[in-house]
Amino acid sequence: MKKIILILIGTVLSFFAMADDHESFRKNLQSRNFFKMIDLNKDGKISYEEHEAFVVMQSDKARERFNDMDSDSDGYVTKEEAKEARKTLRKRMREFFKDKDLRGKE
Ligand SMILES: [Ca+2]
Ligand SMILES: [Ca+2]
Repeated sequence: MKKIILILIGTVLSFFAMADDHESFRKNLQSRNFFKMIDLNKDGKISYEEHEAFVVMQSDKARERFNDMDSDSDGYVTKEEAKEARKTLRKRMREFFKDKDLRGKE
């Protein structure tokens, strides 16, 4: 269960990290259009390479998020580090969603 929570925190943090990096990603996240996020060449289809690039990007971001959570870099996330990560996530979510209405948009 703890593992699932940590993975979930990492995944959510990854989305926010990508949102910080890419304005188009942010717009697509706001519109919940994951297809457009993955369709990098915008030809209306997702190729295997685009899918793979997305998976690799997720993996790289997951590693970055894990490293962010592992504040003493010992290779493990302790309860205290996870607690700090949750605090950071809540803060970032509040900042990200502040003044944004993500409901009902295409
Ligand atoms: Ca494509
Ligand atoms: Ca640690």
